[in-house]
Amino acid sequence: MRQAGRYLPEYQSIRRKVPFLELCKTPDLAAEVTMQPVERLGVDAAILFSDILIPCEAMGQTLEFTESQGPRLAPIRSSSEVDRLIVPDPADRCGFVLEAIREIRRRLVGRVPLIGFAGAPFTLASYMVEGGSSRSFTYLKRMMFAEPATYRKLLDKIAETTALYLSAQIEAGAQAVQIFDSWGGVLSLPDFEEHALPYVSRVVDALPREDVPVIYYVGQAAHLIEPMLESGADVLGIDWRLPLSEARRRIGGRASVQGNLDPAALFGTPEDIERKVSAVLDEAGKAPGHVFNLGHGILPQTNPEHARVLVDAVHRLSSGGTEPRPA
Ligand code: 1CP
Repeated sequence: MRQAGRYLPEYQSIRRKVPFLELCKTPDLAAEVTMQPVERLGVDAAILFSDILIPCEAMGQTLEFTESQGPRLAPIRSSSEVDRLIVPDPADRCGFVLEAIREIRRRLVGRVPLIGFAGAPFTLASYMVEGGSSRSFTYLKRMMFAEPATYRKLLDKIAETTALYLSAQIEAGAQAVQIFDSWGGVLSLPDFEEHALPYVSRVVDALPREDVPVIYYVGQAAHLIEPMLESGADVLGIDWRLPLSEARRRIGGRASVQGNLDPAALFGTPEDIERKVSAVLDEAGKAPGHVFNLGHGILPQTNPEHARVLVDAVHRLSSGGTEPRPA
């Protein structure tokens, strides 16, 4: 998750020359940045360099990334504003993402698989309605509870867009896809079941999935494991708050798990990191079906050497795991 992020000097040196959105829209550069953590860290998969908000612009919403406040979007809050959004043809409006995928696959030459991704409809709606990052999600929840028909119309459009967008990524060469519901955990269990889950399920159901695992990540999801399972995803991504042993017990073999080291653990010493990697692996147990990952995006202040310590520790300590790859 956001592994290419701002913590790598080689990423920063490209970003000094190219604004973020332009980087996303230039397939050669997006491919180069995607490859950086693969080359430097020896991770077992590459994650497409892009952003979950790219389809918002394709749907007709104004989008910019500011240095100080992160993403800014012209908020969608009324029924007529929802009506003006389109369900874009991905080849037409997001062709640069598909070209980046094809270019990354050429550069990877089968070394590791490529993961494509999209935002889950609820999380995408939070940015579209709030107009950027939010803490309270007031406008979104107001739409959900005061204007449910407008909310449903918006979520329908986002789900349809996301299904087409992820299908196009798979067709272009993505070998797994991850759906990010970063803010799904702010909903109660019944609200999640009514206002978030059906739209995710619709996306999962629409994907051409032969041999393409679907990973569904929800932040702060301790109360949501059971409905997450109903999404039909093959892998559930969870953050560090819920022990993997408990997640595995509740999942009961019906899906794999991905996670879940606290990204802040990388601020510790190499010995601390190894200890914590070992603890996550113990929690996950020996049964197959655990994808080691951080429980959320890597933090920009992370020392790249510590990320490397993490990858090496996972390779060394995981049972039946792969041998460490040379740098
Ligand atoms: O200044 C910069 O260089 C931009 C920083 C940055 C980066 C590197 C943003 C802005 N997005 C990304 C890339 C990104 N984002 C990837 C590509 C893979 C990679 O870099 O390794 C991915 C998968 C994302 C996903 C993403 N974007 C999520 C969901 C994942 C999660 O962490 O739960 C979300 C919520 C976003 C929105 C977003 N994009 C960028 C920012 C600053 C934000 C807002 C985050 C927030 O609201 O807190």
